[in-house]
Amino acid sequence: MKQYLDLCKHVLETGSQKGDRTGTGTLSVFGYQMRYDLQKGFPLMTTKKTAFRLIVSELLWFLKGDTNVRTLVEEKNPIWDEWAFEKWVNSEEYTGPDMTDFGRRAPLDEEFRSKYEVEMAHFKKRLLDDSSFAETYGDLGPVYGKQWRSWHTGSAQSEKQPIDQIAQLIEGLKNNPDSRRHIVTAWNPSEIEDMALPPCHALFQFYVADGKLSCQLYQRSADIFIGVPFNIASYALLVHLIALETGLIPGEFIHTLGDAHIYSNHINQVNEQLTREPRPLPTLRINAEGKSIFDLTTQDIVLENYDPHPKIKAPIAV
Ligand code: DHF
Ligand code: TMP
Repeated sequence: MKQYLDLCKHVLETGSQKGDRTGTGTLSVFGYQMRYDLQKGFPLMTTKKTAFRLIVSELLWFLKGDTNVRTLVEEKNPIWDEWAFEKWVNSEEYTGPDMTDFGRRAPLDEEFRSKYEVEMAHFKKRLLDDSSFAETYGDLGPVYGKQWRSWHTGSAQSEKQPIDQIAQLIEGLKNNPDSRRHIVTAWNPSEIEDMALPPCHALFQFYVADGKLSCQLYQRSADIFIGVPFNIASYALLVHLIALETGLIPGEFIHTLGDAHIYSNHINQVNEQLTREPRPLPTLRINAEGKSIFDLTTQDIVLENYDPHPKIKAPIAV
């Protein structure tokens, strides 16, 4: 994953110091592109251990059109917890201890952190135990799953069906592979304000040539240390799944970044990662056996020969 390490170096060397919504501060560049040839192995970080299981469960959750973190909590996938929790603690109904700015305070203040951990554990238990609570406070709004599988047309003729962009993508690739219109967008301006977080991986295009299927993603905002390793692996997996569904061979994943940033509290971690030598990439095995990609479970997707350097911990900016 030399491509990724080059990105890290480029931002450390040329990035501008820039404030951001979370108050953390970043080093940032605008506009960057990486290419991953999926025939050369599966692009999961080898210079730090990255939880592939979480990437699979998130992508299958998107593909099922789900936007409720309850499903992820059931699968012991914590990656969207903070954004649901934020909606809960800012609601009228919440009466527990003050959780203002929990993401920034928890790593700094030990006393606050233990209160936060108690509240978060309560919240997750209640999502599992109480369906009506989960329906309201587990839902992130019309995020990826909703836009991918049931984009609301907002048409005056209310009989107009929501648009299943993934089904249309697959049909288009099968029937008209040369088309230059194989696009899926999660960026729906009329619904941004209802989302827990506006889409970071905002728009992607598929492309077929020489029997190979490629995908380019436009990611408007990229947390290089935490988000980007997940995003690369997630889209690489998406290409493999769509290839399976359309009878094509995985080609390239092209990753185009808008605001590509390293948070100020990730600099040491990035430098640590840069001292490590990349190892051979793992390979992917999918046991689909006549299943549609919408019916796959996490057990159907297996990574082989993954031998990474150890995990590197870092706080996430909420
Ligand atoms: N906000 C920010 N500031 N950065 C993000 O990357 C981000 N990603 C989101 C939602 N909001 C975000 C969704 N994706 C983790 C990874 C991906 C993700 C959210 C969280 C994460 O916490 N990764 C950790 C630990 C994973 C584990 O438990 O092993 C990591 O070190 O990779
Ligand atoms: P923003 O909405 O202010 O841009 O904040 C979103 C942050 O989350 C930003 O640091 C980018 C990061 N992010 C990723 O890098 N990848 C992702 O998939 C998601 C959801 C977020």
